[in-house]
Amino acid sequence: MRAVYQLLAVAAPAAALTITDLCTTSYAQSALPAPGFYNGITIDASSVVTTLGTNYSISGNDFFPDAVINYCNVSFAYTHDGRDDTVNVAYWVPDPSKFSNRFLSTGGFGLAINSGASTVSGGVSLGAVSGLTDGGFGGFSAQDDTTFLLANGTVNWENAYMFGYQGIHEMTVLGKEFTKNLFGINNGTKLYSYYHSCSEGGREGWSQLQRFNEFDGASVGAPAFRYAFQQIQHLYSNVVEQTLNYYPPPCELEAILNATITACDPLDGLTDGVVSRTDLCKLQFDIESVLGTPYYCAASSGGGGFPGKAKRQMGAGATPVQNGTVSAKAIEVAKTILDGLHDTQGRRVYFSYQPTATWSDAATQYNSATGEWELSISGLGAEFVTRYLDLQNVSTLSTLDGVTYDTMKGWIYGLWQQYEDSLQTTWPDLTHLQESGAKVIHMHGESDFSIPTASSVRYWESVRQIMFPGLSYNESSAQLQDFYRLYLVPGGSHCSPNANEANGGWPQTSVNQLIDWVENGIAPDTLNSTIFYGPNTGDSKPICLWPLRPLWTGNGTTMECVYDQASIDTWHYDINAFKMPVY
Ligand SMILES: *[C@@H]1O[C@H](CO)[C@@H](O)[C@H](O)[C@H]1NC(C)=O
Ligand SMILES: *[C@@H]1O[C@H](CO)[C@@H](O)[C@H](O)[C@H]1NC(C)=O
Ligand SMILES: *[C@@H]1O[C@H](CO)[C@@H](O)[C@H](O)[C@H]1NC(C)=O
Ligand SMILES: *[C@@H]1O[C@H](CO)[C@@H](O)[C@H](O)[C@H]1NC(C)=O
Ligand SMILES: *[C@@H]1O[C@H](CO)[C@@H](O)[C@H](O)[C@H]1NC(C)=O
Ligand SMILES: *[C@@H]1O[C@H](CO)[C@@H](O)[C@H](O)[C@H]1NC(C)=O
Ligand SMILES: *[C@@H]1O[C@H](CO)[C@@H](O)[C@H](O)[C@H]1NC(C)=O
Ligand SMILES: *[C@@H]1O[C@H](CO)[C@@H](O)[C@H](O)[C@H]1NC(C)=O
Ligand SMILES: *[C@@H]1O[C@H](CO)[C@@H](O)[C@H](O)[C@H]1NC(C)=O
Ligand SMILES: *[C@@H]1O[C@H](CO)[C@@H](O)[C@H](O)[C@H]1NC(C)=O
Ligand SMILES: [Ca+2]
Repeated sequence: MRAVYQLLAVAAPAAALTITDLCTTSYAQSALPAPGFYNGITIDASSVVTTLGTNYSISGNDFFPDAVINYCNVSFAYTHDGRDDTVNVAYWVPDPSKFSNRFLSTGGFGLAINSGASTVSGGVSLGAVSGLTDGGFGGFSAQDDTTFLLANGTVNWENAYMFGYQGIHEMTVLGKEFTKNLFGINNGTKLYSYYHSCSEGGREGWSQLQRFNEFDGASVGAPAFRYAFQQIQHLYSNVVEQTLNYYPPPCELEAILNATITACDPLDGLTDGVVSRTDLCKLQFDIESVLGTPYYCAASSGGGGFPGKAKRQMGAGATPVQNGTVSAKAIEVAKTILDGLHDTQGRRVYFSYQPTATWSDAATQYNSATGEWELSISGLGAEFVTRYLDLQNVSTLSTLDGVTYDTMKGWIYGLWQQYEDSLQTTWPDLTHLQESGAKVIHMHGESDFSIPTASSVRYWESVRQIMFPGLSYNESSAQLQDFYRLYLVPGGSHCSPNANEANGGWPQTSVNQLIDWVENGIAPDTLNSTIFYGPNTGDSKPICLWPLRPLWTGNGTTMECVYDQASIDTWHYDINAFKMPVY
């Protein structure tokens, strides 16, 4: 410790420290957490690499407004004593003149534990030293699954533990200390510490919030938590298709999607192309009404693209002209998917996406030899069966032969038990957060096609019930909102704005509002959002605080956030297929 502070004592008086001064190996080495700072971790000082980045442009980022930044990427490696492993961390450091006494921790998506430059750059634009980790998986671009097994049948539990929660935790604790040393922040100055990420990164955020007190605030989007349920439900649409023996052409599902959006758009009081109330859509719209609607999609040479963002219905590979009318079979498939997974005794196992989500998991593939549309197994779900449950070094299921709804229930139960303490991430008691004064902004697109929006509502509701059992709904909601606020984003897709509902906004400044809440005490009664598509691009729109719901009155002139019990009730499900509580 002393050596570090002596070095800084020399550096500190140079008030006009530039990023070029800072971005040297020796300067970065002088600021490393001292030996023994983190019990059980040894940093390899010789591994420090500094890279200066100038005029890096943040543009079109869903979570950070456009900006141009300079940064220094400082990376280093450490080992866990006695394990002989290597974990790499990297911190993007802002220009000292832009540093605002902030640290931002970040996570990944899919099976990644980091998001490359996309989130740390945003943190730098807000004056935060911003960290990411490789979790010890063998490099920043290595995903969790590459090292999840040591061999067939043997879980690499260090990997499960690092991916589950420990990797981000270590990166955060080391990064805060590194930041303090780097900028000579002593006891008197508060270093504000934050977290931001979405999807798997949202789960990683909750993995921290449920266990530790390292953040003053966190902005988490669409968390992939309730892990066993979340991953297996990706296979549900496929099992529905197989069970009902109907593989809808993508265009037919797109026609159902289009009709749903058209029918449900006005229910919120404003016909603007956005279904702001998917709950009213569930209550008032019956997919049966789409029966017989003609559909047509031109032939395509393939390409596909990220579903929900550019195209309405994923289609990889070449596809023929699709011309027909929406069939009763397609409607049965669509309704069964939206109804969510039930076991063969009719008990609820899980729930599904909201109507208006693209039917991404249900995408079929065209067999040009037979001229038929056939099953395309969701790779997202399948790997959790082969690798994470069956412990075989295989990334996907080759078939769903023999797989029933009960099989899926068994898979969920197996994964749940196996990873309850590492990946499940639904611990509902946040008393330590409440007591620490930390703030959480949690957001989820209402048209998310990858993580059911109701999953976030269920967790918020679990926390409310566990933490405030004696209070009324309104009273407990208010107490929870003092530190944990949930926002459902009208029209929002999976961690992104949604071209299908162009006028819907996306909360691009959630971290700004989090900072305002933490540092200035300005609690976000509504979350701001920015329109990314269509003629109103750039405009902003407020998003209601759960459990209030948006409703336009005055012929679409005024948006109110209203309390609507019947709508709230549609978001809650009785998962009665298990005897254990499902938080
Ligand atoms: C960065 O942009 C500024 C302003 O446009 C310019 O003056 C400067 O030369 C650029 N720096 C580099 C390294 O490109
Ligand atoms: C940071 O630097 C390290 C070391 O050069 C590099 O491996 C890593 O990709 C960089 N990360 C980012 C996000 O720039
Ligand atoms: C898993 O399979 C991949 C690809 O065949 C191989 O590179 C890797 O070494 C295997 N891992 C284990 C633990 O067997
Ligand atoms: C904080 O200040 C106290 C009193 O000066 C000192 O003993 C302590 O070491 C300081 N802690 C750090 C982390 O600098
Ligand atoms: C669905 O609506 C979109 C946007 O208006 C349109 O481009 C697409 O062709 C429609 N698809 C079908 C199957 O009607
Ligand atoms: C679709 O098929 C119907 C019935 O065969 C035909 O009348 C119609 O012209 C076709 N539409 C297009 C755009 O090809
Ligand atoms: C691991 O299991 C898979 C699936 O059973 C098999 O294909 C693969 O060959 C096995 N690998 C080894 C190293 O035994
Ligand atoms: C709860 O609060 C809402 C306003 O947010 C109000 O409309 C509702 O009547 C309240 N419910 C009870 C039981 O007080
Ligand atoms: C949110 O929107 C309000 C109203 O437009 C505005 O005053 C405020 O500055 C915005 N906050 C952020 C963090 O962008
Ligand atoms: C409601 O707004 C629409 C579109 O702006 C307009 O055409 C219509 O006349 C308005 N109706 C009333 C009753 O004001
Ligand atoms: Ca609308």
